[in-house]
Amino acid sequence: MRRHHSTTPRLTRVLGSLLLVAAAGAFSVGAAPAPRAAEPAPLDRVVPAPASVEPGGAPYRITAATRVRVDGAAGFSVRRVAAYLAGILRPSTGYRLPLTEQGEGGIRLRLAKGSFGPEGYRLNSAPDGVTITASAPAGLFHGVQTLRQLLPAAVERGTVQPGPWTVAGGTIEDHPRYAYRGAMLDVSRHFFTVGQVKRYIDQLALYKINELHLHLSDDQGWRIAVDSWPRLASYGGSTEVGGGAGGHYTKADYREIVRYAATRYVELVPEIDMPGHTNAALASYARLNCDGTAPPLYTGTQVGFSSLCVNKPVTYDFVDDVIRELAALTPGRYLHIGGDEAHSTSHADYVTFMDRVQPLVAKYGKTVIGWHQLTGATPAKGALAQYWGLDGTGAAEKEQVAAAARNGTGLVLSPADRVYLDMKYTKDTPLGLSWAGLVEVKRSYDWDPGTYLPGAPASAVRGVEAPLWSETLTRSSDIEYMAFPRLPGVAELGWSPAATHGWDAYKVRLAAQGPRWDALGITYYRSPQVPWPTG
Ligand code: TNX
Repeated sequence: MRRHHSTTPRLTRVLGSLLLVAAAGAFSVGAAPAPRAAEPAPLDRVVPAPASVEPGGAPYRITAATRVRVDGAAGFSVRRVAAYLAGILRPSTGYRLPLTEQGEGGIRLRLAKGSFGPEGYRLNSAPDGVTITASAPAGLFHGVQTLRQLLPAAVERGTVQPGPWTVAGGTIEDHPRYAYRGAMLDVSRHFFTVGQVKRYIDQLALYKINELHLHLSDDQGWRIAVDSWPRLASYGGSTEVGGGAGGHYTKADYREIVRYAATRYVELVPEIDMPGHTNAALASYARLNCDGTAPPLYTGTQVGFSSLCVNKPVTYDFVDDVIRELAALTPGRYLHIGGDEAHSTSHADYVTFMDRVQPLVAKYGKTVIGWHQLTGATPAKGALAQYWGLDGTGAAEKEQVAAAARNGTGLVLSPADRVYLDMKYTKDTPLGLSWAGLVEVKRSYDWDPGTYLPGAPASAVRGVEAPLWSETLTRSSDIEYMAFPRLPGVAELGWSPAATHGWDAYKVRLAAQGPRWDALGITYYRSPQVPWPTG
């Protein structure tokens, strides 16, 4: 029945594109012919760029008869990825796309031993079928993201579209350059609901980002329920920048975010920022303050004015309780303890504090991540430092981080004048900040994580992360406008081999994402640096 619905629009569309081709021929003699709608996207038009692409052979076409196949022995996770793929394809194609263990051809997802690594995959496309092979479900999931991009952008729409649904022939072999490909969302300066976080997770998954760092506490709001210190959330979470109502995640909310992220192969990295950026906690409990007096809640955007009381024993009871409860909510490996901009903590106190707090993270079975100021103390064994300096950061500060890296501290790179998604694109960008500079799309893409920090061994670099601070952001469309189109570039820096890197080819692949974002309802900045398709 649904097939009938699509018949009329398809005819109209074919006629329409014939007319367009005729018109293009008439008006642009000598120019390359516009690609016909029926022509599949080239196999390499994918962001992030796959490690290797071998185009060849005739395309595959999804039809009303197509099935999504898994092996009889497939476990729950493989079936879940297959169901996720079918869930994307059904609304726009209008086809049934049943999941099956029978027959041949169709779209096949299979696990096999091979040198794919934990997240890699192979995608083969030929007239008799598309097969995605991986050694783990995460690899199948990433392969599904690639398959989406090889189909027309209209596949992302929620209503039946005309097609045809062809995938270019050939083979992609793909795996990530770095294990850590992150995004951070600041839910403290403005609170974002579980639904808004899920929406962002879906957008991260499109580009194979696998870590979501949630900045759960700051001066303006404490966003996670802690049973042993209930006023943190109930009072400390009751406002936000500008004085709005704020909010917090209950433990059930947070578990739901973790669960949803896992279905997108995204690991949650929760951050409690300490010892600075703690006004919301200090306002909630007078006894956490050195003078025993709680400050008022804060709704401005200054930084560096608050500090936990480093010499009070209760501080460490507090931190132990918070870390214990947060670790219990976290199946992921990491717990981020902040450590940035502790301008109201003396250096000696900062070192004392970090020396006492890092073992608490280990006590509850997690690995420390801290902003790179942590390298001014003694990073715990196995800790990661998140570098957020600029090109122009002083040599001494860079060397402190590089020395820690030579000493075994892993690095996550978030250079603020490259990948801080809250930086304005141009002086006219209506949202965002500009303290690290204006960051257009090319600038955020055009650097190499492997060689970025002088003196840091390439092997210390675990990956990249794009933070999004929310002083000026209140809606999902605000998040999207700042993240798109820069976020896919950061994802490519994290995933793709350095050899694929190049702005001129990238900007063409990036441009092809625009119609996908239109189809998905994702707001984005139409940067003049990107050759967006017209019409
Ligand atoms: C610096 S980056 C901060 C945040 C702000 C951000 C705004 C970092 C570790 N600290 O507190 O929100 O700049 O861009």
